[in-house]
Amino acid sequence: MDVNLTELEKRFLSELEVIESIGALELLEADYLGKKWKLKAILWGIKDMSIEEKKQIGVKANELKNSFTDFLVSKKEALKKALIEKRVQEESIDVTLSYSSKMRGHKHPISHTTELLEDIFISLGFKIEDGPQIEDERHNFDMLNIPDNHPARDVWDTFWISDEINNHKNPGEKLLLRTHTSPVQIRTMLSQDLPIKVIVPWRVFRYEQEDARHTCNFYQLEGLVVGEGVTFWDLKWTLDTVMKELLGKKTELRFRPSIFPFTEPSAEVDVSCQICGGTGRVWDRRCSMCSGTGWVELLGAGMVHPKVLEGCGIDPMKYSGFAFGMGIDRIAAQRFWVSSSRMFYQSKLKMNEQF
Ligand code: FA5
Repeated sequence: MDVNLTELEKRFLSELEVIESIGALELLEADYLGKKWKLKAILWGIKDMSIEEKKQIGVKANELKNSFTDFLVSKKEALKKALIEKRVQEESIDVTLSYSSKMRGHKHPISHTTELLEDIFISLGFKIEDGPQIEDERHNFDMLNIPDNHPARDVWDTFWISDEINNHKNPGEKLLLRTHTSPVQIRTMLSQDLPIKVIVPWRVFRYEQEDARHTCNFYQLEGLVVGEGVTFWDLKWTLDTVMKELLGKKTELRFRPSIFPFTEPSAEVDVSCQICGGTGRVWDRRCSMCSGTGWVELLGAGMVHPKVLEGCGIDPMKYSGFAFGMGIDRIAAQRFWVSSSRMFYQSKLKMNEQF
C-alpha cells in the first residue's frame, strides 16, 4: 500500500508539471482530491489491514493530501502570475503612437451647459458651492419650511434610502436622494458669513413619470443671494441677464406667480421656446418641448422666506435674499435644439456626436 502512495505522488507531480492553464489545474485537483479522488480509492483497500497498519497508512495518506493541496495552491499562484504578466505585455499602451483627432471625445451637452452657466454667474460675482447628493430630510425639507405631511412634499416625489441601511434615530435624519439643489441654500446660510452670493450646480433625483421634459435623474443649478437690501428686481435682472447671455438676446422671460414653501413671493420662470421660436409648432406639428405653448418652464424662484432665514440664524428684519433653481437639462435642450431631454441619457452616439 505504501508503494501505491509513492506511485500516486509521482504520477501527481508529473501531471502537475505539464499543466499550463487554471482550467486544467482544476481538473487535476478534482481528479486527485475531489469526490472520486484517487487517494480515497487507495484508502478503500485498507479495510483488510490490521489496526496498526491502518493507522500508519491513514497518517501518510493525510500528509500526502496536504502536500497535494500545497502543490496545487502554489501552482495556481504561479499560473495566475504568468497570466497577468502575459496580459500586461499584450495590453501595454504605446503613448507615443499618433491618433486621429476624430477619435477624441467631447463634453456631454449637460456638462457643457453647466460650465457655460458657471462662467456667466462667475462673471456676475457668484461663487460655486457644492452639497451632498444623499441628503437628510432636515436639509431637503424641514429647514426649507416643508415639514412632514406638508402637501408640498408630494411635488418632489422622493427616492428614500431604506431604513435597513439608514438606521436613523431622530426626526430629520432620514436619508434620501436629494430632490433639488435647494438644501445647499440651508448648508450655505448655516456655514457662511453674509453677504452670500452663490450658485450650486449638479445632480438631483425624482421618482418621475418620464417625458420630453421630465427624467428621474436630472441636473439643477441653484442660486442664492442674501444681504442687505436684496430685492425681487435684483432677481429679475439676474435671470434676464443670464438667459439672454446663454440663449441669445431675443430670448424672452415670463414670470408666473407660484408657490414654493421656502420663498415668498414665488414665481416660475419660462423662456420663449428656442425649438419652435415661441410659435408652438415645428413644421406642421405641435412642438413637443413646449407642448405647443411657445414657452418652456426653466426654473422656480423667489425671495427667501423669512422663516428660512430665521431658521439659519439670519435676521429677516435686517437682511433679505433671493433664490432660484433652474433645470440644466431643459436649458441644454433649448440651447442645442434637442426636442426631448430624455435623449441626453440614452447613450446614443449618433445623437451625442452632433455636439
Ligand atoms: C424646485 O426644485 C425648487 N427647488 C426651485 C426653487 C429654488 C424655487 C429656489 C425657489 C427658490 P421645481 O420642482 O419646479 O422647483 O424644479 C425646478 C426646475 O427643475 C424646473 O423648472 C425644471 O426646469 C427642472 N425640473 C424639474 N423636474 C424635472 C425633471 N423631472 N426632469 C428635468 N428637469 C426638471
